Amino acid sequence: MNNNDSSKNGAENKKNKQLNAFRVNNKGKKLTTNQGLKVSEDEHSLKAGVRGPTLMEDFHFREKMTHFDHERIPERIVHARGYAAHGEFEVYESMKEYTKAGFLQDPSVKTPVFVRFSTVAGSRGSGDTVRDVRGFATKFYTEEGNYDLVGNNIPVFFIQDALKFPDLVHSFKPEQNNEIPQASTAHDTFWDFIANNTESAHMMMWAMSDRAIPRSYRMMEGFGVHTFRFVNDKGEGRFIKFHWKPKLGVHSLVWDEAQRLAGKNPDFHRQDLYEAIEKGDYPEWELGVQMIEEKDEFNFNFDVLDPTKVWPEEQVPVKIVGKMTLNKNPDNYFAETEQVAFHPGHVVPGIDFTNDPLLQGRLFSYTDTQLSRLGGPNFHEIPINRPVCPFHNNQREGMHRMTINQGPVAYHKNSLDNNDPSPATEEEGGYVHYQEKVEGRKVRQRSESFKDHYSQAKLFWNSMSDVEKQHITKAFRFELGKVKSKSVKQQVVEVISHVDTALAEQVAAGIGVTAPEGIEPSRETMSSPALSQENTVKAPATRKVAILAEDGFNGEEVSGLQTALKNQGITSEIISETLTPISSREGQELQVDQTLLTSDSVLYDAVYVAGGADSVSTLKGIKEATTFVNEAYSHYKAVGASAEGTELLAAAGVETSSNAAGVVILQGGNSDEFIQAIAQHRHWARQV
Ligand code: HDE
Repeated sequence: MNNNDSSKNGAENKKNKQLNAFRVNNKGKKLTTNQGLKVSEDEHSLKAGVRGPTLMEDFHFREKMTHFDHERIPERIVHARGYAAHGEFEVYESMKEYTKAGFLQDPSVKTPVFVRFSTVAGSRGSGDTVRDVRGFATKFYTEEGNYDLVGNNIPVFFIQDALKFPDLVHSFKPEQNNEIPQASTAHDTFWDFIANNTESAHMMMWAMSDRAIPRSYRMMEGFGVHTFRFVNDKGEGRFIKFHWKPKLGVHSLVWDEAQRLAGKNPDFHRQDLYEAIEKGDYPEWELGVQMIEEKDEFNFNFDVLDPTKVWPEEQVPVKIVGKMTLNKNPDNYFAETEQVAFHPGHVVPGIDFTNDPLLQGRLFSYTDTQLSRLGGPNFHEIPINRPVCPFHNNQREGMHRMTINQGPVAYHKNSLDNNDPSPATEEEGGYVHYQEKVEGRKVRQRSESFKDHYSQAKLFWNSMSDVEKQHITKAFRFELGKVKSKSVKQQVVEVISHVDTALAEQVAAGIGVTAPEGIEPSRETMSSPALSQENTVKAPATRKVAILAEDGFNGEEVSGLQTALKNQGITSEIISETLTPISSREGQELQVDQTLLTSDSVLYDAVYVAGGADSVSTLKGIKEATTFVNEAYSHYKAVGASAEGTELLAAAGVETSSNAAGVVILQGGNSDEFIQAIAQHRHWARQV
């Protein structure tokens, strides 16, 4: 199904209907200028004679070129590279007891959403699979106005106070003297920041973990990070944290694969999302909330206002409250994905802020940044940013104003217009800020309760499986191995020593500095199993399998496998040396999807070597085929083959004994075990 046909998916959705008014289709239309004048010629500028100079009078040339000259806008200062999709959200049961937010009351209501995923550090043209935090920003187009949940795929942040954000960002962006490196934290200034701002210790552990190299946007969790507040219709408030839980589970790439992908397909994540939606494999997330009663604010060993802390799910359970489905790709990247403007301050009645000092600063930054990025104060009028409910106020004029406000009155209070538009009472839906009592002296200080930088870094470490711990250790060795300053490396190892001595020793050994002695690591012994990806959902749906085959392949076996995979929602592609259709040994032709030149094992979740003696022997003679299988194996992916295909596996250095993890030799065409192996995602028991 092509979901870009707006008459199909989401046609009933109010946002989609609103956008219809702005969608343009050129089919069967004549070429015109922006003034609507039909153009008779679009190849040659107007000249004085065929070899003469171009004339100033050529309004068509001037208009076309001027528009082109101004096609770019500044990219986002952070989260520049992103990709988005439309969808809808539904609540499972009324949340009335906790919040009066309209979109969280009625399970029969579907609220339109637009979600943008992003990397943080890289510029707009950088690779998708770099080691980085991923943005996960959701705009809910509710009947009470737009609500933006502007989160990340990691539940904590580097810093505790917004004043430090420009410093943090300057440290991880390319270094200012030479603009190197692009989209990477593996350089001196970032690690210098980490070493000298130890509140980052917890986030540092997450950033070095597999969470920072997701397999797909569809397989990431999302987190609101800050503590927000739910307020119900009785005016009662509760502290809350938001979670998005992907139905497909949380899965990651391996580091070597992530790096190769950055070259083989820098668009890997956006293409994955786009194709899944085009195919009808709509990604889904469940919305969860953790809630802490106000009376319990001080009953935890972390401060609920500290954005460098999680609320362990085992301590504060996540209540699953609804589901989001992404079911439509944007029609136009620039108009929608690039121009969408999120802001954590876009709230609806029933959702309020807390005094988290990071959140408080964000409430300023997001509107401010759109002024230069989107060129003025009217960016709310851009179609993707418009609420689906009416909006009226006395704000006027400014760059690119589209609304035509009628009448002479543009002020409050007035008598000439009957005092319209007039403020709404709380009962009429007017937003009333939660009446939190605040008092204090004006100080530039951090609360004592924010000063424990290491306990939760240790909690995270304690929660990791052995394999995840190895990955973190290697990630530190990689990142710090790229740092030139020995002093910075040494300082970072000291920070790590405050988390875990053994980790610090292993990192130190890998980067040529001495493991510090006498630093006492955090004594935290708690772990949170929910933080380990080992405990995630493991299912085969939407995985991608490469089937290597050449002339003479076993046709019956391949078509049987293709059907079995399809029945499990797995996509398979036939890969061969050329795009010329291949013939099975039974004499039937099969279309080839990719060649061994255009594809690569890193683009797939698993590989299968088709049977058929001629096919296997041809593949054995092609270097790219053995490399393909070898890489899939060394990236711990499921590897399958027919009995004949095992010859290629052996040539590729794959262990084929019956107990080799995730290596499946299909017996009698039964693919169940292979599908199980694909569902496992990775086979860490393999020694490579
Ligand atoms: Fe952002 N952030 N941020 N951020 N952020 C932006 O807004 C900022 C923070 C997040 O897809 C900018 O429109 C400050 C935390 C996402 O369009 C900017 C601070 C979290 C996106 C900005 C933070 C986020 C942004 C850049 C510290 C997770 C992309 C362009 C006080 C909860 C949204 C823009 C999209 C984007 C400022 C910290 C998430 C400059 C000052 C914590 C997902 O306004």
